[in-house]
Amino acid sequence: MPKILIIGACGQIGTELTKQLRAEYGTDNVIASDVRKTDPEFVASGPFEVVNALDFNQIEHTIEKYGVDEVYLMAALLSATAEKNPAFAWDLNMNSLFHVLNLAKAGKIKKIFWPSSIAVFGPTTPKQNTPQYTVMEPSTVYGISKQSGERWCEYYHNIYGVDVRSIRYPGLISWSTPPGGGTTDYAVDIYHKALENGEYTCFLSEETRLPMMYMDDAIRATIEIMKAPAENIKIRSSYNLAAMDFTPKEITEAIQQELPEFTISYEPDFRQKIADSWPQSIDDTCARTDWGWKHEFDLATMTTDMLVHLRELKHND
Ligand code: AKB
Repeated sequence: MPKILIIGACGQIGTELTKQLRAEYGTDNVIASDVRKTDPEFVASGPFEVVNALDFNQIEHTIEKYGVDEVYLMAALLSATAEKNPAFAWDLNMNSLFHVLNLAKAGKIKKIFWPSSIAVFGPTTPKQNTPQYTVMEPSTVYGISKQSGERWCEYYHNIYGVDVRSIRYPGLISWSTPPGGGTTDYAVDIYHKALENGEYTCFLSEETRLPMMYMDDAIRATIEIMKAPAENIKIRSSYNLAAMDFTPKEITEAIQQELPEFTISYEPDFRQKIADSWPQSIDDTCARTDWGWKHEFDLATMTTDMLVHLRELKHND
């Protein structure tokens, strides 16, 4: 059984990843960590350490304390937040990665998961069925940091033999954890507002198509790529990964199947420009071929599942 450390465990992906890894590997084998103890219930649910992803010594100390084999580095500033604080975004997104890569290079950990994003692509990238290998000129600080990170992951693998694995996540949608400052966050908020108010004002325009994925699929992909035999992981920068793509108008229509009175209005803000620079759909053939990736949820099945869980949550409040 590997000992696992999750850095940034209190975020949107980290919370659900921690739960699933603990279900598969046992609570005591999965150490959650974050820069602060935000949710007392989560902190009490298993081993937890306060770790600042920018503090090499703190990461090293935690790895030695628990005899950690694998690190999932989930701490990052996402696209919208990063645009408001570019210097800190660059610092956090790059230096946390260097810390973990250098610990693996020194032989202190065996395997790393590091998330990349569709934000590595930019306005000059082909927008439909964006290939694994194509023009990449990201125009956001988040995208620039993720593209640079991908290059470093591949470099550390090729030069130092570091076993680092990565996925380019699309927008992620989850009922149980709030999103963390991204451009795709509207696709989570819309479900909450549909149930609470019956109306939603969207910060992207109605025809803005973006690649998206339900959190259940994203967590499964993350664990599957980490479990795959090393020789199957042929791409050591990051894999394209896809499940669905839709516009605000289409997600509204899916919600209206269950809540016919639901209405949407549009007030695009600075995030529109970010969304316009990203792909509309992704070709993830390499992930499907190399390590058997297969998505389960589409817009209709995700919408049904989201509304069932959110209704339950509201009922229990
Ligand atoms: C964001 O919107 O910044 C993220 C992402 C696509 O990486 N959800």
